[in-house]
Amino acid sequence: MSDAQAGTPLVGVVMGSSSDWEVMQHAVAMLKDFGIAHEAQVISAHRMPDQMFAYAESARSRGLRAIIAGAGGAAHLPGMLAAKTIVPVLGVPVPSKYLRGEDSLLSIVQMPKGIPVSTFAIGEAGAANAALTAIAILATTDDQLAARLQEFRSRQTQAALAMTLPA
Ligand code: RP5
Repeated sequence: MSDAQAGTPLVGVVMGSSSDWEVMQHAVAMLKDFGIAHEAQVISAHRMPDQMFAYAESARSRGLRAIIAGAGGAAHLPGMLAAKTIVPVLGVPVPSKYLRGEDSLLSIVQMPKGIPVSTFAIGEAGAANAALTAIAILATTDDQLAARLQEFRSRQTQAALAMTLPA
Protein backbone atom coordinates (compact mmCIF):
# COMPACT_ATOMS: atom_id res chain seq x y z
CA MET A 1 0.00 0.00 0.00
CA SER A 2 1.26 3.45 -0.89
CA ASP A 3 1.42 6.10 1.86
CA ALA A 4 -1.37 8.01 0.12
CA GLN A 5 -3.77 5.13 0.73
CA ALA A 6 -3.51 5.24 4.52
CA GLY A 7 -6.60 6.39 6.46
CA THR A 8 -6.12 10.10 7.22
CA PRO A 9 -7.42 12.28 4.37
CA LEU A 10 -4.61 13.81 2.32
CA VAL A 11 -6.84 15.60 -0.17
CA GLY A 12 -9.89 17.66 0.70
CA VAL A 13 -12.59 18.15 -1.92
CA VAL A 14 -14.96 21.01 -1.15
CA MET A 15 -17.68 22.71 -3.15
CA GLY A 16 -20.00 25.64 -2.67
CA SER A 17 -23.22 23.69 -3.09
CA SER A 18 -24.54 20.18 -3.50
CA SER A 19 -25.47 21.37 -7.01
CA ASP A 20 -21.71 21.35 -7.78
CA TRP A 21 -21.51 17.60 -7.15
CA GLU A 22 -22.36 16.68 -10.74
CA VAL A 23 -19.01 18.23 -11.71
CA MET A 24 -17.01 17.64 -8.55
CA GLN A 25 -17.80 13.92 -8.42
CA HIS A 26 -15.25 13.55 -11.21
CA ALA A 27 -12.50 14.72 -8.87
CA VAL A 28 -13.63 12.30 -6.19
CA ALA A 29 -13.88 9.44 -8.71
CA MET A 30 -10.28 10.03 -9.81
CA LEU A 31 -9.03 10.09 -6.22
CA LYS A 32 -10.92 6.85 -5.59
CA ASP A 33 -9.42 5.24 -8.71
CA PHE A 34 -5.96 5.96 -7.33
CA GLY A 35 -6.99 4.92 -3.81
CA ILE A 36 -6.13 8.31 -2.33
CA ALA A 37 -7.39 8.97 1.19
CA HIS A 38 -9.73 11.95 0.82
CA GLU A 39 -12.76 13.73 2.21
CA ALA A 40 -15.56 15.57 0.40
CA GLN A 41 -18.08 18.08 1.68
CA VAL A 42 -20.09 21.22 0.93
CA ILE A 43 -18.51 24.42 2.22
CA SER A 44 -20.09 27.63 0.99
CA ALA A 45 -17.95 30.76 1.17
CA HIS A 46 -20.88 33.15 1.43
CA ARG A 47 -23.40 30.93 3.25
CA MET A 48 -21.05 29.41 5.83
CA PRO A 49 -17.97 31.67 6.03
CA ASP A 50 -17.09 30.66 9.59
CA GLN A 51 -16.96 26.97 8.65
CA MET A 52 -14.93 27.85 5.55
CA PHE A 53 -12.30 29.63 7.63
CA ALA A 54 -12.22 26.81 10.19
CA TYR A 55 -11.70 24.29 7.37
CA ALA A 56 -8.82 26.29 5.88
CA GLU A 57 -7.22 27.03 9.23
CA SER A 58 -7.17 23.37 10.27
CA ALA A 59 -6.31 21.90 6.85
CA ARG A 60 -2.55 21.67 7.28
CA SER A 61 -2.56 20.40 10.86
CA ARG A 62 -5.12 17.75 9.88
CA GLY A 63 -2.69 16.48 7.26
CA LEU A 64 -4.28 17.73 4.05
CA ARG A 65 -1.66 18.11 1.30
CA ALA A 66 -4.03 19.65 -1.28
CA ILE A 67 -7.52 21.14 -1.35
CA ILE A 68 -9.67 20.86 -4.47
CA ALA A 69 -12.31 23.58 -4.35
CA GLY A 70 -15.14 23.84 -6.85
CA ALA A 71 -17.55 26.75 -7.11
CA GLY A 72 -19.75 28.51 -9.62
CA GLY A 73 -20.72 32.10 -10.36
CA ALA A 74 -18.92 34.59 -8.10
CA ALA A 75 -16.69 31.69 -7.18
CA HIS A 76 -14.76 33.02 -4.22
CA LEU A 77 -14.45 29.72 -2.31
CA PRO A 78 -11.03 28.69 -3.71
CA GLY A 79 -9.52 32.15 -3.24
CA MET A 80 -10.82 32.58 0.30
CA LEU A 81 -9.54 29.14 1.29
CA ALA A 82 -6.17 30.03 -0.20
CA ALA A 83 -6.18 33.24 1.83
CA LYS A 84 -6.28 31.21 5.04
CA THR A 85 -3.96 28.27 4.35
CA ILE A 86 -0.67 27.51 2.65
CA VAL A 87 -1.97 24.07 1.60
CA PRO A 88 -2.13 24.23 -2.23
CA VAL A 89 -5.64 25.09 -3.42
CA LEU A 90 -6.75 23.71 -6.78
CA GLY A 91 -9.75 25.62 -8.10
CA VAL A 92 -12.41 24.08 -10.32
CA PRO A 93 -14.80 26.46 -12.12
CA VAL A 94 -18.29 24.94 -12.06
CA PRO A 95 -20.59 25.80 -15.00
CA SER A 96 -23.12 28.44 -13.96
CA LYS A 97 -26.70 28.84 -15.13
CA TYR A 98 -26.42 32.10 -17.09
CA LEU A 99 -22.74 32.48 -18.03
CA ARG A 100 -21.91 28.75 -18.35
CA GLY A 101 -18.93 28.94 -16.03
CA GLU A 102 -16.98 31.72 -17.71
CA ASP A 103 -17.81 33.81 -14.63
CA SER A 104 -16.59 30.99 -12.36
CA LEU A 105 -13.37 30.63 -14.37
CA LEU A 106 -12.52 34.32 -14.28
CA SER A 107 -13.42 34.60 -10.59
CA ILE A 108 -11.07 31.75 -9.69
CA VAL A 109 -8.19 32.41 -12.07
CA GLN A 110 -7.78 36.14 -11.48
CA MET A 111 -6.20 35.95 -8.02
CA PRO A 112 -4.08 38.98 -7.18
CA LYS A 113 -0.34 38.37 -6.91
CA GLY A 114 0.73 36.66 -3.69
CA ILE A 115 -2.13 34.27 -2.95
CA PRO A 116 -2.21 31.63 -5.70
CA VAL A 117 -5.05 29.35 -6.70
CA SER A 118 -4.16 26.78 -9.36
CA THR A 119 -7.08 27.03 -11.74
CA PHE A 120 -8.40 24.28 -13.98
CA ALA A 121 -10.75 23.95 -16.93
CA ILE A 122 -14.48 24.56 -16.51
CA GLY A 123 -16.40 21.43 -15.56
CA GLU A 124 -15.64 17.73 -15.63
CA ALA A 125 -12.17 17.95 -17.22
CA GLY A 126 -11.14 20.54 -14.64
CA ALA A 127 -12.39 18.43 -11.75
CA ALA A 128 -10.60 15.31 -12.99
CA ASN A 129 -7.40 17.23 -13.74
CA ALA A 130 -7.43 18.91 -10.34
CA ALA A 131 -7.49 15.44 -8.79
CA LEU A 132 -4.65 14.30 -11.06
CA THR A 133 -2.63 17.34 -9.97
CA ALA A 134 -3.30 16.56 -6.31
CA ILE A 135 -2.10 13.02 -7.03
CA ALA A 136 1.01 14.41 -8.74
CA ILE A 137 1.71 16.54 -5.64
CA LEU A 138 1.46 13.45 -3.43
CA ALA A 139 3.59 11.49 -5.90
CA THR A 140 6.53 13.85 -5.37
CA THR A 141 7.14 12.01 -2.09
CA ASP A 142 5.59 8.61 -2.91
CA ASP A 143 7.41 6.46 -5.49
CA GLN A 144 4.67 3.84 -5.65
CA LEU A 145 2.07 6.46 -6.46
CA ALA A 146 4.41 8.07 -9.00
CA ALA A 147 4.72 4.72 -10.79
CA ARG A 148 0.94 4.38 -10.92
CA LEU A 149 0.54 7.90 -12.27
CA GLN A 150 3.10 7.11 -14.94
CA GLU A 151 1.14 3.96 -15.88
CA PHE A 152 -2.02 6.05 -16.13
CA ARG A 153 -0.22 8.32 -18.60
CA SER A 154 1.17 5.37 -20.55
CA ARG A 155 -2.30 3.91 -21.00
CA GLN A 156 -3.42 7.18 -22.59
CA THR A 157 -0.42 7.13 -24.90
CA GLN A 158 -1.25 3.58 -25.99
CA ALA A 159 -4.89 4.52 -26.57
CA ALA A 160 -3.88 7.50 -28.70
CA LEU A 161 -1.39 5.40 -30.70
CA ALA A 162 -4.16 2.90 -31.43
CA MET A 163 -6.54 5.57 -32.78
CA THR A 164 -7.57 5.27 -36.41
CA LEU A 165 -9.55 7.54 -38.69
CA PRO A 166 -12.19 6.60 -41.26
CA ALA A 167 -10.62 5.75 -44.64
C1 RP5 B 1 -22.08 28.76 -5.71
O1 RP5 B 1 -23.32 29.08 -6.23
C2 RP5 B 1 -22.00 27.27 -5.76
O2 RP5 B 1 -20.67 26.88 -5.90
C3 RP5 B 1 -22.85 26.89 -6.94
O3 RP5 B 1 -22.07 26.63 -8.09
C4 RP5 B 1 -23.70 28.12 -7.17
C5 RP5 B 1 -25.18 27.85 -7.07
O4 RP5 B 1 -25.48 27.29 -5.82
P1 RP5 B 1 -26.93 26.74 -5.52
O5 RP5 B 1 -27.87 27.89 -5.68
O6 RP5 B 1 -27.21 25.66 -6.54
O7 RP5 B 1 -26.88 26.17 -4.13
O8 RP5 B 1 -21.95 29.20 -4.41
